[in-house]
Amino acid sequence: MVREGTLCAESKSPVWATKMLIDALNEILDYDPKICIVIEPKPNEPIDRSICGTMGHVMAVSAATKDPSRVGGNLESAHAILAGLDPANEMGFALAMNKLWTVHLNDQNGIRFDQDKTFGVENLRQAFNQIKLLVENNYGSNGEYIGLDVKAMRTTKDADSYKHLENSLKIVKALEEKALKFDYEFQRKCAENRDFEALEMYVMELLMGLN
Ligand SMILES: [Mn+2]
Repeated sequence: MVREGTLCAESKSPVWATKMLIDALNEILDYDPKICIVIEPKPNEPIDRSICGTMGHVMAVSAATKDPSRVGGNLESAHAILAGLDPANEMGFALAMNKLWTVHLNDQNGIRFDQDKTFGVENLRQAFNQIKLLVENNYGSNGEYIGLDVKAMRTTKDADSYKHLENSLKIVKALEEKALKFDYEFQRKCAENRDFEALEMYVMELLMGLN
């Protein structure tokens, strides 16, 4: 159960809690030798702080288990934003370790409670960079799934209660089209000439449909 509130920080030891987490994962790995575990990091719950906040934590916890090959990560866009990190970079970090086994796309307005907003509605450029990264790395070709971890707004009418899913999918597909149009030759030239303003404007014009 997730509920609002706070915890007494001194009531638990983070060392004990981290070891408990690793023990629990080891028990699950023992219980079924075929099972794979995907950890979705998050820096805080509505109730308070957590102990496995980022993809870096996930990689470290995975390495500390008895079978790291069966423990990977699931990056949720909003959780990276809650940690003050860039979702695409968090995805890229896990991809570099061959451990981005699934993703939960959504959006989040800054560091506050977990909002699970429709993908891309708050941070369009960050959303584009997540899709661009997934496209560049042929994500899904090894059977990975892309999830949409989005929530209907509280005052939504029943008849419209799937719109946030439809809209998220629409935005994913639109950004996928933009990512496929991305001019890597132009990007290479800009980087070579250190003309980063031109590259920045190219990305903005691509997103605004001006080029
Ligand atoms: Mn999620």
